[in-house]
Amino acid sequence: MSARGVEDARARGKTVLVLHGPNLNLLGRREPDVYGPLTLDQINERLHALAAELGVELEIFQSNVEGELVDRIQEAADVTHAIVINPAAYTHTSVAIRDAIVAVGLPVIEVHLSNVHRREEFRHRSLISDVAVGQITGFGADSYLLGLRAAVRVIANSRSRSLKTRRPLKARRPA
Ligand code: CA2
Repeated sequence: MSARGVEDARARGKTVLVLHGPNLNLLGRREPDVYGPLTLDQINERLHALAAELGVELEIFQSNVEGELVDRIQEAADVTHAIVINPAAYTHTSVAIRDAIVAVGLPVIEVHLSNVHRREEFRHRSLISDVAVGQITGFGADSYLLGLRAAVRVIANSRSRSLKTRRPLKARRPA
């Protein structure tokens, strides 16, 4: 196993939640030149295949309703280790989704199919990116797969709760 594989193995069995925002249920049926040819189901299949390869549990949820996305983020607090989210249009408008992300304190990876920075000015501003670990934008469906890999890396590199609550090394050394 590669060094990276060994590192990622620390995330095995952990859970990642993927959230898709409004209108992404239309993928593959409209605007394929902007958002690519794959349907949401096809993207989800690819995500499940990668999650199995990386050994993480995956939950996926799509909604056109802002409050439902907020509910799902809140519900993730104690059962999920990281969130990959394409907030779609809510990226540019939703204080509610931003506040929910801050409230649960989970690591969040923001993803976009299109490169939002090459599009209209109003898409350049994200209310999510400064409360996310990072943003992946412009790689089509691969943005989600890269986002899942990033989430696994973040989980693998985060110190577990039990480690966090241990006394500092210095205090445990004999006098
Ligand atoms: O590029 C992305 O992933 C976006 O998050 C997609 C959002 C857009 O508002 C963001 O600025 C960038 C739009 C999602 C709409 O999805 C559609 C899919 C097929 C047909 C029409 C819309």
